[in-house]
Amino acid sequence: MAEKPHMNLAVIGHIDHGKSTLVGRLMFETGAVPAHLIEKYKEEAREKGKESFAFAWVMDTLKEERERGITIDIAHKRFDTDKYYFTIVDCPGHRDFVKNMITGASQADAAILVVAAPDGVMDQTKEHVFLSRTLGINQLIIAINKMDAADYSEDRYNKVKEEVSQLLGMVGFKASEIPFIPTSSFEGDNISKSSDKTPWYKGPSILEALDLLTEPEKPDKLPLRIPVQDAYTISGIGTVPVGRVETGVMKKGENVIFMPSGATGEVKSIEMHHEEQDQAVPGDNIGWNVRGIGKADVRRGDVCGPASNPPSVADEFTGQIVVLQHPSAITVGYTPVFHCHTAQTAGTFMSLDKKLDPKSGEVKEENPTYIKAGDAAIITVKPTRPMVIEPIKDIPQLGRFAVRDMGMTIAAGMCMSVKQK
Ligand SMILES: Nc1nc2c(ncn2[C@@H]2O[C@H](COP(=O)(O)OP(=O)(O)OP(=O)(O)O)[C@@H](O)[C@H]2O)c(=O)[nH]1
Ligand SMILES: [Mg+2]
Repeated sequence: MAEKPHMNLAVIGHIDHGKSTLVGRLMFETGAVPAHLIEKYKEEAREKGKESFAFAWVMDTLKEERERGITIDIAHKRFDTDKYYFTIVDCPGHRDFVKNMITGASQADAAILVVAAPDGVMDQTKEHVFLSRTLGINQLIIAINKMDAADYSEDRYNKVKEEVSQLLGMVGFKASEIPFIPTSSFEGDNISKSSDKTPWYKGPSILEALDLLTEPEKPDKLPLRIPVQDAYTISGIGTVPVGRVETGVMKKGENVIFMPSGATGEVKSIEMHHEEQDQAVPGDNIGWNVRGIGKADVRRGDVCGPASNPPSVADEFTGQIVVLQHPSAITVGYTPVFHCHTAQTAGTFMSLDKKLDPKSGEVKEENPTYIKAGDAAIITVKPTRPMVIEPIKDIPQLGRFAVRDMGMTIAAGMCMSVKQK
């Protein structure tokens, strides 16, 4: 039987708005997680005084996550609908873990944005939407969650829908084409089927909306690029890097190279969801083993590509950025962290080349002395250590980045050109 098309789906939104609970509930209602496991979580969670987190525990498996009742690192789970099979990436909402959310969002084709109806748009709702857009996610589903805590009120739903629509419009999403679904992940309303508690709502449930997503185009004609998310040592196999194929195709037996380390070898095995594959295509989340590659040769942020066409390592690159927030002004010498695919590398602003009108892209000033929140600019950056980045026109999937400092997202942007090492 032909495999269903694959999609990576990030679940994003402000802390505590119910992302993990929504994923847990969805998996429970569709049979991906058996009822007895939820019962077991309920019991264990009750003992810890955290009974309401039983569904979240499907995704929150770390001890610290369960004790604190928050998601810390991203978790992946396979999940099937009639049309697709999804890898769901549950992201943390806590502002200290936005860097993990960025890794998750950088792997996604689409996202569910969870907004709690009683709260509406909050800080990380804004930050996650902004980041998702700049990281290339262009399909969204909005869950207006915790409707049970808002009396299933249509007025409240409309109010939050309006607020979220404004936010989406600001970063260039078309709110009119996006489903806004009133949900209670806690009670199970409009998750896998429509709820009689929201008779005023005529749209799809979350499950139905997932099947309405359009299949992402596979950039399989571009050169192979797989950013490494992690590397494991597995007995009997050896070092197994894991990550998502962004572009190109990798076949067993092919010679590949990891950059910036430059380690090369032949692909011995490729595995996805515990099954052996002969090849991997864009969107596949895989683990793979390369002859002669040890744990020291590969780490998070490296990129695997064909030995004949290695990923480009920047000595310097130029980028076009939009500044989201900064307490004062950004000048030459500023050295925040650049998050690009799975890499997180400090980089110095070597020059501010042009200030642009953020709406039209028109040049407003050559070599400005500073830039500040709301400005768009062309800048030249020197990474403090070797880092893979590609011009957006060549490999868009590896050309987007976020700029972070002081626990905040300062800016987001795209790479215009690379001066190779
Ligand atoms: N009343 C109500 N509570 C909910 C709902 N969904 C989630 N909650 C509760 O909200 C709390 C947080 O839920 P989580 O699913 O952990 O929230 P999260 O968005 O994953 O949080 P982080 O991952 O830490 O950002 C838990 O106590 C849930 O039971 C809902 O639909 N209604
Ligand atoms: Mg969570």
